[in-house]
Amino acid sequence: MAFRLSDEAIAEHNAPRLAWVEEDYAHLGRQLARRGVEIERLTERATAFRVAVPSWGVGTGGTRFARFAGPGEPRDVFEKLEDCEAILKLVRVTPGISLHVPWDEPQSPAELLAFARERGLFVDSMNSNTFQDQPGQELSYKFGSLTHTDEAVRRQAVAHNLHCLELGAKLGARSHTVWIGDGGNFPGQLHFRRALERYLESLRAIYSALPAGFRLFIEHKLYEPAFYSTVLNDWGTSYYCTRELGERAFSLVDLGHHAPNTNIEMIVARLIQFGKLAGFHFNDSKYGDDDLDAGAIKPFQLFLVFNELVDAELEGVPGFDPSYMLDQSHNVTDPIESLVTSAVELVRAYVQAQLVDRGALREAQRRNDALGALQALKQAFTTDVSPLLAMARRRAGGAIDPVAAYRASGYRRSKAEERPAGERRGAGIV
Ligand code: LRH
Ligand code: MN
Repeated sequence: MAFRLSDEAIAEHNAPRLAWVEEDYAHLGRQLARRGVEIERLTERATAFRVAVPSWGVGTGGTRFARFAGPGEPRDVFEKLEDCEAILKLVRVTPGISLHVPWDEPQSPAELLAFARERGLFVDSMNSNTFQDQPGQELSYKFGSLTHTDEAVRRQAVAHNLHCLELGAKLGARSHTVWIGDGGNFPGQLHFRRALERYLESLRAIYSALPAGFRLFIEHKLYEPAFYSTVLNDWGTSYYCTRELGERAFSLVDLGHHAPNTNIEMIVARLIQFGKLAGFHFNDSKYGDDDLDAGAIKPFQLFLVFNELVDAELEGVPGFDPSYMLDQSHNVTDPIESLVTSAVELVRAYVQAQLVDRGALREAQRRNDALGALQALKQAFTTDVSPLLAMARRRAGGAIDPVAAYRASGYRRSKAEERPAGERRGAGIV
């Protein structure tokens, strides 16, 4: 029998921690009450928060130089979902899973769906892959896929996306995410305008095949794997394309896909205002698309992104329905510990953004009181909401201290026994 994290084990781990969480929660409640904030309202918001886990994030990631596999690596999509269930048990805000095709291609979609449902999981977004050549593939994507100069290659790439849409519909997914690495490494290699026209032509074919209720997410990226020009390189080009495609096309913001020091929270505000924000691939980075743990490097930027999202949520911006997903590569940590911690950091940024005194902020903006405005944000960002986050997890049946509970559970040790090293069944960057 495969080892599974139990609610009882988590409750047992919580027991000696209950007293101090209650005490710290009550203290925070009094602090917030002085600010006219009702802590229970925020705890409800924290409990209701949702972020999807990437199936490709539960195995150890690597770089072009090397990948150092850890113990108990998931060997196929079913074992990836086992690990996603463990994450859900610990933090209770991650029932949604993003799948990647063909890395997660199931023999039986019905069997995979039943396996997921039995573990409280559902398929959120599907991700196509025309940035690698698969065994037996007829035409190579070396020089591009949806924007390749050869119409036959574009047709092959579109066909793959249509297959993903069909599979996604069978798995109950709600959106289809398209990221392509198409671009050039040298000046002159690509005709910039023609390449974008080919991109749109291919996307129109995919858009026209969207199953009912599906949204299409297109993901821009500044560079990598192309190192001179990328066809869908920035949010502006993405926005233009979503307008061209139609009302079910939206721009997905992967935090790592921008030049260093880009004001990403402002891009978020723009896409919200233009009604074209798909949602996010949350992660963090110091230099390039490092895919590090969300909130690990630039927690204030993450807070400022959520400040824009909560501002729109509280204002009731029409059509505002962003999809939150993690997209990370865990090269030196236990992927489950990183994903659990990243989920906690997202809820933290969301709750802190709920703490912003928007009346004071508006007033400071009206009176051009720059420091007053910053202070309104910093007061929220510097509020330690950890007791509230722990209480929300505990009330939902999760762990007060998720990483400690995970380590005490022996989950990884059990998986190392169940999943002999080196017996990989699936492909992919994990
Ligand atoms: C590209 C990307 C994309 C995924 C891949 C795993 O950098 O962010 O979202 O398909 O990572
Ligand atoms: Mn991404």
